[in-house]
Amino acid sequence: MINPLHQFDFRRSPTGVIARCANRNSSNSSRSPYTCSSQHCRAGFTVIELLVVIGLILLMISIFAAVFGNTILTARERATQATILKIDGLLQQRLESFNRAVDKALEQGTNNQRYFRQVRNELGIGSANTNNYIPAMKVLSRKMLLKQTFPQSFETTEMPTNHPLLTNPAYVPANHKRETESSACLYYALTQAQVFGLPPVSPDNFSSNEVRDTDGDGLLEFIDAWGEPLRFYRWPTALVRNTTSGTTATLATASNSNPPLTYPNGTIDRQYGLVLIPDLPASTGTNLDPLGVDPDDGYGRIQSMLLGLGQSDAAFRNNYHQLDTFFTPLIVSAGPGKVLGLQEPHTTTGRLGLPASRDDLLDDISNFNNRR
Ligand SMILES: [Ca+2]
Ligand SMILES: [Ca+2]
Repeated sequence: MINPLHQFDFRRSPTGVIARCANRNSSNSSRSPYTCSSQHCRAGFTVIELLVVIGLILLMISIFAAVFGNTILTARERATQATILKIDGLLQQRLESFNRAVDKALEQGTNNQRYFRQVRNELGIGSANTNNYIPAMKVLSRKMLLKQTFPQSFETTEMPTNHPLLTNPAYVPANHKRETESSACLYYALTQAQVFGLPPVSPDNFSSNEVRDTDGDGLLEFIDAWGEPLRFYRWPTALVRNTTSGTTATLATASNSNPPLTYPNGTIDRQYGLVLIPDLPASTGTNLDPLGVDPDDGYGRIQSMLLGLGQSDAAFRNNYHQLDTFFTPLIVSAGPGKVLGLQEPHTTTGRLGLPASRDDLLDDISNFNNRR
């Protein structure tokens, strides 16, 4: 006879697990009071209960993983922003020093002829008479000096083969990866070069999380919090004038009576530039878009000079950038996705900041879009 009181006998084991026994037999009295015969007991939970519990655990794990993952991402983004802003601050100091010194030198005319000769050589107009274009030659001299002070790649149009970076005994060209070039150049310009009287900053200003030799070529470069080299674009004009590759442009003809209002290298397009530079000058709705003005050359003097000399703008684009186009120096991290979305600074057209993929561009961190 089964004792009805034993039909459902709930007991709690020392571990807290409830054992639910049915038809508990008195002959099992020698067993532990907390164990049941498999014949008669169904220990623990039903399958459905277990699935529910497992589901809840998985849900909690996924929630914690998402929260924790976002925390790491935000910390890395913040660290990258801090590094870029620090570099940008030092760069701006040097640009101000550069501008003061170059203004003075060009005003006094001390080195004008030497500068002019170099500029003429770069443009392939070495023997041309440029006396009628002194303002344009001064603008070009400024660009040439800026390029020499802040190169962005190891290309021969950017730096001479006897540049201290390239002749550094520690440099191992066989290990060199080109995506590190602009960052290595910027690190050199800030920490090892004098900029028109402004001394270099101490490398101690940067931690091992901000500076590394990622390609093992013996040259240090600035890195982001994902360990990827930052990129530096001195004149990212193709970022805003990107409807052509920058290689098929032709100058406005001499018969064009209003060349500053033409865009010989393609139309202005803000969609990519605004991702990296949210404060791009807005269109005024007039004929002349502010992005169609070179900050160094508000009057379009270079184009006028090239027209006057019957010169193509090809050499200008090869050595400098797109004619009559807004630019501002850009420091970029490829972001969490580690894909830049811009052509590299060392490529012929990419040094102008030509967009490659808007999707890859969206998570990039720049010296402008991290001020939100
Ligand atoms: Ca390196
Ligand atoms: Ca990216």
